[in-house]
Amino acid sequence: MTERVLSGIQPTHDSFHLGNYLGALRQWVELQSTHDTYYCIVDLHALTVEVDPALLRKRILASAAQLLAIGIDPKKSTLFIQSHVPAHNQLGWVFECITGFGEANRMTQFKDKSQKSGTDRTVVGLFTYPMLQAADILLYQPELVPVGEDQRQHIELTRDLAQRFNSRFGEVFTVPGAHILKSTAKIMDLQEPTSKMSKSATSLAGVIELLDTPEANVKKIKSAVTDTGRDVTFDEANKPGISNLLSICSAISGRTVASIEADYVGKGYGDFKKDVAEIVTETLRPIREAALGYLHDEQALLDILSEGAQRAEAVASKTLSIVYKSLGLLPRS
Ligand code: ATP
Ligand code: LTN
Repeated sequence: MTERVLSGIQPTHDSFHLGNYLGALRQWVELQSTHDTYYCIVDLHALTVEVDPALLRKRILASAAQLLAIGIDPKKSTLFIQSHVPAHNQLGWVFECITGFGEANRMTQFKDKSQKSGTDRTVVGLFTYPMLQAADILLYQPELVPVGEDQRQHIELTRDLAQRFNSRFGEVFTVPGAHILKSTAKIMDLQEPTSKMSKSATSLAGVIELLDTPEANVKKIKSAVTDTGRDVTFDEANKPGISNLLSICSAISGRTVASIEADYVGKGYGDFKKDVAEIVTETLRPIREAALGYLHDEQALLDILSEGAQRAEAVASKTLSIVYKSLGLLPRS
């Protein structure tokens, strides 16, 4: 049988960025031809940050448009919105009841994000976020979850919860594995190449956005922080800036880092950055244009998402009813 894949992305910003694209989304597209793929816009997870309703609505639609633009094909993949399938919340609660408080407290994403905003501004939903994520995944019984490196711990928790449920209540869940491509698992911020490129970075100067204009992205790449020295060589510890640009260039061109290095022997950072800017913007230009095109027809987007939700719901509700039965909950007669 074809193996199943599930992944999700938060609609928390106006645009996805190059880290999202190379770290996760490009794998989403590739897996469509070999796997039975489910992709979810996790709008409920986006409620863990401050909500501006008009903006959230816009960002959910922009997320769908960008996913279609990068090549997610609704004929091959089930593309849907998390809040359209209530089983996610229902199974999320079950997982909250089998997760230890200490265990949840060890999640580094929670620790980092709550530390940044302080206890008073940290919502409980941020704490229970990984249990909802486990539900997103396990409802669909996938073998693989394509994500970036920062999600490894959440996928580990998901595996633990699946195994725990199975051993206590009977074999219900497939235990999934993270699908993380080493070379692009962590794309760094262009201005701060020791931090990951992130939608919630304080400044977007080092974040290459899919929906940004090619001119803006060229400017960001040309002003990327580089390191002392002038050789274009990969050395993550001493040359994080150049190494990050090499990883980006290699991921997009499909060439090895060594062969790219060879091209720049005797040349400087300036030539290299110019070429990186070109290859990145030429890759993103058609994606941006296609996304803007999809955004012109909101109803068509809603129709695709509605059909996706219908297909997702059929799988999710089946899993949920097996879960409830295994727990001893009575079916409504
Ligand atoms: P935030 O940083 O605000 O939490 P994000 O930019 O990490 O948001 P998510 O929606 O959390 O975006 O992530 C979507 C997917 O992109 C996840 O699979 C995540 O692992 C991956 N990803 C995010 N940033 C990077 C990055 N810099 N490099 C590689 N993969 C990344
Ligand atoms: N926490 C994830 C988003 C996410 C997700 C998922 C990823 C929510 N549910 C299910 C994979 C599978 C993140 O990228 N920050």
